[in-house]
Amino acid sequence: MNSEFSFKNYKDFSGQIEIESPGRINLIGEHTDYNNGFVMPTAIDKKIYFKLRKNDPVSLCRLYSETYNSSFEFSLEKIEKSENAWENYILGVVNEIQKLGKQLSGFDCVLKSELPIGAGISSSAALECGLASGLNELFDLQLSKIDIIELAQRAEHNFVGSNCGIMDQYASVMSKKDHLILLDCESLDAEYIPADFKNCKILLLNTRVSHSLADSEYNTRRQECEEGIRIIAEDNPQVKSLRDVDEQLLESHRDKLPGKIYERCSYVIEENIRVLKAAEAIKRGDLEKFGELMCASHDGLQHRYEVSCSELDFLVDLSRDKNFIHGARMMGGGFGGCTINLIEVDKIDDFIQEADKAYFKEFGIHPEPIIVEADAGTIIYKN
Ligand code: GAF
Repeated sequence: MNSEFSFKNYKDFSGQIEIESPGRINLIGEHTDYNNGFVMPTAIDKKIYFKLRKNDPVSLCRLYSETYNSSFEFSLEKIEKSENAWENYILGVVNEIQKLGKQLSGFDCVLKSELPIGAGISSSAALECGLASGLNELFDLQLSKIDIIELAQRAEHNFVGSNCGIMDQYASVMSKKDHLILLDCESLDAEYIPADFKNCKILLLNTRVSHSLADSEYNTRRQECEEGIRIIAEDNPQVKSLRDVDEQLLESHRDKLPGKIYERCSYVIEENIRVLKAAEAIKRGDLEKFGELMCASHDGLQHRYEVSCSELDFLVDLSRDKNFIHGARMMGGGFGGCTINLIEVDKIDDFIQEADKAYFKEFGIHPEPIIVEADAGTIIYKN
């Protein structure tokens, strides 16, 4: 670390630009984004905070994360993948900005995070989009919000190795306070729906597990869906994604589709229908129906898409028989992370205690309860 950059403290660093970059939740619509389908995420009031400023060395970039007491520096002339996971998000973003032919020069950046890593609330998208937004302002790169979203997604594909969809980056940048986004991942048309949960709140229970197969299985699911499309498109050349396949068309190809591939495709088609029904339900204030759809989503993810795990299933099962929890399911890519629960406010404390006791008894781990509000996307301050 260059001795001139000795900040070990977020508070004392004075940035020219400050960014608040939120994590996200997803109410319903899981593993549908990379299938050109529908999702219903929103940013949350838990964020990564950045301060950035230009520095003198022309191509030297220096970063420090207060949360992880970790720092690193690199030259803009030599961007290569790192062994260290969080560095790849940074390097990937810088690399994608350079690929667009945009001119950067050296910068210093300090950050701190409220987002637990591996909890499925998109600390990665918050990191990528926050840095991209900060550099956009600092160097006047003239990138639109959609440019930022898409370059952050490419950074994840090319530097981190996860072939993620667009949901997390979109939600982190584009959300509006107290609203859910009904996002069509094909057209990127978004409808903002008031997050009116009446006497309920959103409680996340972090399993605190993140099984190592998460990334490889994620990419495998994506390939399985692509294989389904390839088979269906053989005699239906208009089919480009699962968005173009309805239940009838899928059923007519059942014999040609290997069992697992059929299950994956069928789950995605059903989940898209559920998202649209959920949007109608929340608009008419029908939380019971909304919750039912969340539970059905979990069933599909557990049994047909097979991306859940025993820890997630345990917490969802615990929620299921409670009449004060309207819906519960795993959230995000799966194989760990959080469950999302739509729970009546006055029952939250008791349920957290019950879940803590039961989960600890079963797995020897205390789950982390996180109560979240639907919040705004990226916020930028210029000093
Ligand atoms: C992860 C991915 F990053 C998203 O794009 C999405 O596919 C999600 O898993 C599953 O819905 O968060």
